[in-house]
Amino acid sequence: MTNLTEIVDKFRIDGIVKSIDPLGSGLINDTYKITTQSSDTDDYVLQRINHAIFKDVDLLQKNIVAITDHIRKKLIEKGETDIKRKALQVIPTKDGKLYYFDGNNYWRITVLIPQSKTYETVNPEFSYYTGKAFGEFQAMLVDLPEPLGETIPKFHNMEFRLESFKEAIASNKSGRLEKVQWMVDELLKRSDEMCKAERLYREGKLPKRITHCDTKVNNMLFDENGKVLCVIDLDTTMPGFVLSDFGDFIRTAGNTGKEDDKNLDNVNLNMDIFRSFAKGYIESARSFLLPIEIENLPYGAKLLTYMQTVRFLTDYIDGDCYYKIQYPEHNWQRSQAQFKLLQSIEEHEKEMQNYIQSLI
Ligand code: GN1
Ligand code: MG
Repeated sequence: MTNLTEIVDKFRIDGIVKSIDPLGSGLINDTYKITTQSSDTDDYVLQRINHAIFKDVDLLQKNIVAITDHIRKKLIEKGETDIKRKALQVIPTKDGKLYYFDGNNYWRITVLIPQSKTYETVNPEFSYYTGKAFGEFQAMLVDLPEPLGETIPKFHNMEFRLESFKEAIASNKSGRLEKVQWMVDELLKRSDEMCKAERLYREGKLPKRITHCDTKVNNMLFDENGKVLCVIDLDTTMPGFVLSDFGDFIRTAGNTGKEDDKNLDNVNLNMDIFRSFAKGYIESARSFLLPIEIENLPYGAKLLTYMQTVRFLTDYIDGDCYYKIQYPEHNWQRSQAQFKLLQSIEEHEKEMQNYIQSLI
């Protein structure tokens, strides 16, 4: 068992540690809340970085500092006063490094944003604010001076995800293929359509910008009034398509059920969430978005839901090597719930497109 207190002691934190408890529901890293004894000192977030997935921890941490420093600078220029709750702050180790390696695991600490909340679902009003916040997040990063490296190469590249999917199918490590063949067929049938973004990029029509690439609703911190304070989980913030960020929010917040819902009848696209998020996002991102990016926002919702289905199913066929699971069939349950959402999104595609048209 790792002694977490010893790990925390390597970092330059203020105050005396009172407790260290598990925090959040991320599927990749392990996260803990560090509570300090006095209310005058900050509390902190400790994470064990999943090094099997984030292979270049140096790059990862440098990216995060570049992003958060830039955002902080932008907020100060705008006259923002609540900087502490709006920009993440990385705490270095006592020897000035951005993470600590204990010989086995990589650890990092950030300041816990005070009086903030995360949600697994939001109402349309919160969704509108979130849309606005995401447009602002992307807008602030438009002029990031140094280029960001890819912390996971080809992370949201659908062509690459399909290659991995096909490799998993070919080797069928878990012997589960037969059972899931019907879904494999359904997904492969859509593969050409789902690689459109990569094609548009190669043709020079769709740009890459700095995007978050994990805009799950639970990666946002809200204040008491439902306004987004800050976007967290910056591990995958890197060059990508804006429709990724738009799509991943709709995939999570726009689902009437859960990402891994056991009752597929619960899972459908919530058009109220779609509309309010789209309205907020377009209001704040309009100044820099190209028409082709705006037009493809509904496609983004479909693409990200498809990509997630492919990723969960790949992991299931591979024998659960990537995502944390709570029970043996978890990745299959996730695949089914995401596929159901994909079908619902497909049914609403025209309606989504009409709404986007009405906004521009
Ligand atoms: C992972 O770490 P977390 O739970 O925020 C994953 C995302 C997936 C998501 C599915 C690095 O995000 O890409 O969309 O699970 N992150 C990584 O819930 O693979
Ligand atoms: Mg997360």
